[in-house]
Amino acid sequence: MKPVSLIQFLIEERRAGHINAELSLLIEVVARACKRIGVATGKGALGGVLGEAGTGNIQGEAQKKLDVISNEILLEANAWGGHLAACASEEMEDPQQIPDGYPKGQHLLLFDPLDGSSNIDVNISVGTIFSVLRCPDGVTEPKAEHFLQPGTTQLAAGYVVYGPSTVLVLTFGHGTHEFTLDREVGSFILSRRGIRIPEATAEFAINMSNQRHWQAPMQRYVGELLAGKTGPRGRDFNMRWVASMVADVHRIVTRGGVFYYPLDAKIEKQGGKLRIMYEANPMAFIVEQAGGAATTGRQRIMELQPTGLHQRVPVFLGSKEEVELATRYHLEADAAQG
Ligand code: AFP
Repeated sequence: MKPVSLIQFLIEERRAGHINAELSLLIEVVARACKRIGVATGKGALGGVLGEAGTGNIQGEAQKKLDVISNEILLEANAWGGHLAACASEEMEDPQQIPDGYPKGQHLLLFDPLDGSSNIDVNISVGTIFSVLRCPDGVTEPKAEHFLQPGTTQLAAGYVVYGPSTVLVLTFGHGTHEFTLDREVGSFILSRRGIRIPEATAEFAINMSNQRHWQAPMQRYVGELLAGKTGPRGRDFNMRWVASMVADVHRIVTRGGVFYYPLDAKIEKQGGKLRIMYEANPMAFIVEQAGGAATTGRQRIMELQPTGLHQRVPVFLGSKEEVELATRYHLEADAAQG
């Protein structure tokens, strides 16, 4: 089979009427920026890019040098591309306007420039997550409120994992597809078209150290997974937790599984750990387009009306059967409490 490059695939999607020329070029710009981020992360200690930047972000987190570098690479690449009205990032409190003198486009781009950055210094896979929305008509200086659109309005979503290989996973709402970077040629090549996540799984991912803080339905659900053959599920389950959402989700997109970051007593006030606009929504779109499911434990993530650029939500995603069961346990408990 002749290899299909990302550029060829984007042309096919345009011919199929799934995307327009501007969105296609925007994805090319984001993919090229991610190749540069991949080079920077790959340098590790030799590139002087490990460790703290000495600055903090809007989330109150200490920024890693590579958080700042990745953010700048994406901002710079998208400033002159001409496909954006504005962009927003995990690392910036407010949206970034396109500098005057540069052409503006019809799209809004949101990104987590380097997800899992607490894993960088220990050489574990990290990634970039992005989501594309349409800029509301007539808006020339988009503000945060113009980004607050439900996940169902996403035009595109994707992530890049910087691991043993560099892999881009992408959806435009017509299936989920994977591209692997051919480092010799420098091009992303289609490696899996129309990915399907198995509906059933025996593999779950959750930070078990938070167990005592979980709500009762989550205690019940995970308790049954751990009881395995000896419990009501009648079969054993295995656990994985990379603490880089992009790596945990890529494992699920590759071989199935389920990922949970539920609400717990420690994070109740902030509404969750993961951010809806540039983590939960893009991952939900990718997983749903691959036949999986994505909820907050109570409702479909992509139907949520976002209330803030850095809003946090509980995340249940992956193989349908498990996400639906965990969600049913929460809804039943809520109904029992009346
Ligand atoms: P960082 O980007 O600060 O490393 O956070 C990673 C993350 O947002 C997500 O990628 C992980 O799934 C989750 O946090 C890990 O959370 P724990 O630190 O509680 O394991």
